[in-house]
Amino acid sequence: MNHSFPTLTPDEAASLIKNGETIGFSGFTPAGAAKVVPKALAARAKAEHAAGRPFKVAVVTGASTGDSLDGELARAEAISWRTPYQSNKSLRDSINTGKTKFFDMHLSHLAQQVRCGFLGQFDWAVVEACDVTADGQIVLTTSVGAAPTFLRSAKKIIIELNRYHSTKLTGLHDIYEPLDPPHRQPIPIVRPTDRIGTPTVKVDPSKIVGIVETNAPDEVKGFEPADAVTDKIGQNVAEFLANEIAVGRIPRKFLPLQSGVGNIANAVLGALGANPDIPNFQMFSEVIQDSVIGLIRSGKIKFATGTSLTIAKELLDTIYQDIEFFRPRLLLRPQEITNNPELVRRLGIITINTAIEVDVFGNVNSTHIMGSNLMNGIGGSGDFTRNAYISIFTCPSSAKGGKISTIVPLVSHMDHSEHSVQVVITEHGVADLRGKDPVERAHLIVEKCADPIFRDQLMRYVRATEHGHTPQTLGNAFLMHQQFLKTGDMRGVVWQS
Ligand code: 0RQ
Repeated sequence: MNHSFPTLTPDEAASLIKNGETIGFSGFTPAGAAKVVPKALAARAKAEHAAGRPFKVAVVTGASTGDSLDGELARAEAISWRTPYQSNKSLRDSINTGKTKFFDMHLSHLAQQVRCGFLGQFDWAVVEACDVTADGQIVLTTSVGAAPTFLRSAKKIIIELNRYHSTKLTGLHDIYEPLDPPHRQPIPIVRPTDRIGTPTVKVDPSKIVGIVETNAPDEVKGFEPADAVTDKIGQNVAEFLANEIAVGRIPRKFLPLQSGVGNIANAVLGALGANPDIPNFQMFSEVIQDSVIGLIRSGKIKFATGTSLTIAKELLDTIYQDIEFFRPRLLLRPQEITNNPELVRRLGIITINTAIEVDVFGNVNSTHIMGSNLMNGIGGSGDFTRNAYISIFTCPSSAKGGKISTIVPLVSHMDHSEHSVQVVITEHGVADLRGKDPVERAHLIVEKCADPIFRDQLMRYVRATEHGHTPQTLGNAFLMHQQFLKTGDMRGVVWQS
């Protein structure tokens, strides 16, 4: 550590930021997210509002962040617009009540759109680092996300130098930014382990306005213990993949995996780890979460690359203690690279993501409840699904105590179309949609995946229209949703003729 930049308190740093400015904060999930400056900025916004002055900023990050960033700023009503992803309850409420404008983006698109000016001028980059040198070399912490692009694109930089993170993280990052069209070259990664960039982000040191010293762990929450439903979904995924290898549709050596975030994804990885017919494998994913670390230790996962290490504090401490073991097995890259369509297609990634609802024809909604209310955002699910070797969506067959069927006639919001979705898996079974027409898809999805309570109802919907390529009945397509909004229950819908 050998820098000579001014040291600022969080309040001093926040006082430099003006109403109406645009900030690129580090963070991809709570991992590596800026923590103390956004919190101080929220306090400042509250004070400005109390004095009758407007104060809102535009907030751009890699993906979701911790409560000190999205939660504090949303509760202070300090966010004018936000992109590309979030998962914070306070911010979600602010978005769904129209107080914050939110633009839901594919995460692989963000960096180029920032560089090319699609999101306007960035005034600030506020980025967490574990080391910074006087000549402007920055070692990021537990995520890369879009931080390198924010650092290069923003007019001014504030660094949160977080001593909680070990400087032993040096060497865990591979920073590479492609040139923009028409100068783009092929991204020279042909194996998940390939390194193509540098371990630090190099910036013009004259842009660094100050350093805020901190010592705080990432605000990563632990997982719910797997339950019978998530366990069964995990087993169904593992058995499906083992069979694909057995019949020769997946190479015997297997292919790299991408797995989404959350409890289901955790259970899926656990089941893959426990299945003896699944060979040892590599991950080419976005988020590296807790379950991956155990599987690296056991040898089941040989190597994992992603854009964030979203690991609970106690487990992260054990990685820092054992960093020499993990350094050759873990690699963090910009989200523009981890989620890059060119690479996902080239490497033949098997993708596993979670749906909120799936319709009988295989369209998937990952983002909205009953068509209107945003949950989190599309995240990387579109980047991976659209370009996968095999794209899988998982979800429990019902939600809210069985009153909602996650299999519906028509999704109330569409993120992934039938053209990209190949396999749907619930706790009841696997609908393999490859090579199937819409009628065959509908039968498979209802028979294999729907909750038995909803099967007759859904099958009556599918059989009601016998003409056309896709048996959709427009007048009935949202009847299950409409009934839920009126009565709180999707069961017992009477289709109109
Ligand atoms: O509600 O929170 O009140 O209990 O939605 O649902 O089943 O716990 O699933 O936490 O894994 O989240 C799609 C949102 C799933 C997530 C989504 C209710 C349900 C519960 C959460 P409660 P679960 P998860 C990138 C990976 C998009 C981004 C992405 C997501 C809550 O996975 O944000 O894929 N995905 N990123 O009760 C009403 C329905 C419902 C419903 C569920 N049909 N109607 N409520 N819920 N279905 C790639 C990487 O590599 C990381």
